[in-house]
Amino acid sequence: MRKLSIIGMPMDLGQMRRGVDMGPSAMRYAGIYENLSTLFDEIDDKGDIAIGRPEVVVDPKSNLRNLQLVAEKNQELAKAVSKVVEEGAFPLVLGGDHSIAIGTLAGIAQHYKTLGVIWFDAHGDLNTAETSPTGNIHGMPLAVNIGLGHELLTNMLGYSPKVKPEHVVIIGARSLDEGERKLIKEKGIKVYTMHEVDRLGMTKVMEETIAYLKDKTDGVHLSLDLDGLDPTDAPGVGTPVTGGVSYRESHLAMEMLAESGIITSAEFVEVNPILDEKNKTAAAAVKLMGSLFGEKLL
Ligand code: 6HN
Ligand code: MN
Ligand code: MN
Ligand code: MN
Repeated sequence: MRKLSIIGMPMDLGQMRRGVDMGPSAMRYAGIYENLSTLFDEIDDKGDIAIGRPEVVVDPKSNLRNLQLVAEKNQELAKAVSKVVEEGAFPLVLGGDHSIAIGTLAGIAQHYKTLGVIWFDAHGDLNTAETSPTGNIHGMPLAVNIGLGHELLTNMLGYSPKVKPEHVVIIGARSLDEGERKLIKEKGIKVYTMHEVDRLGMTKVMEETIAYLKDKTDGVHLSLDLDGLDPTDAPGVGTPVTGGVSYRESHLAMEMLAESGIITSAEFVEVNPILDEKNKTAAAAVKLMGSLFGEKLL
């Protein structure tokens, strides 16, 4: 029995542009159920984690915007995600800004010995309070998940790190901050920037990624930030960067992941319907889910 469990995480406290909290609604509206119902025996939508509408607060000591609430709400998400894994269903989390990957991975990683992560993103999300140019936690979740950052975040559910740097692959990067570049080199994180995507082609990038992760991991989480796509295909994101992965390349990537069978959990983040053009970005996300879960063109 193949069961999908969906959790919405309408989090917008990890960055400064409101609207990304409507991402889960926008993706549901774009037809998640209709698009995925034939690919699963059962779909269980668990609804959204309640976030509330607090004022934005910067912690004066640590330069982390909304630290307490981001930590608290991600802990709720972590517990909900963990339960889904225990139920034997495939966890699909709908963001929300990318800070939600802190909760998602906290919930998932404890169920694996060596979890791999594919981080599909224009950014590295490898900042810490010290290196962040913005103080926005959505620029930090990958650092947190490899054990770097504020303890309230890194130690979520009482363990750290969630993943090892050598089990991470970043795809689509084209906007990396100084501190992030340093960390990538220091930790030996595998990165396919847009340069490699152009040069090798998405086929090769995915073949290599799958080969790299397949034997040394017992599960792989896909964290897909819609800003990894080119803004012409996914305009509804808070931090767009030109020169991204095309709509077709992104589908090819998902189709190859489906064929490989390595993906055991996923999240789709940073969809902001207020910045979008007629829900185009949410629709792209839903179509990508279809490809990821094995939808065939013929
Ligand atoms: N995202 N590197 C920038 C920062 O503020 O740390 C941008 C982060 C964007 C994060 O898109 O998930
Ligand atoms: Mn991101
Ligand atoms: Mn991004
Ligand atoms: Mn497709």
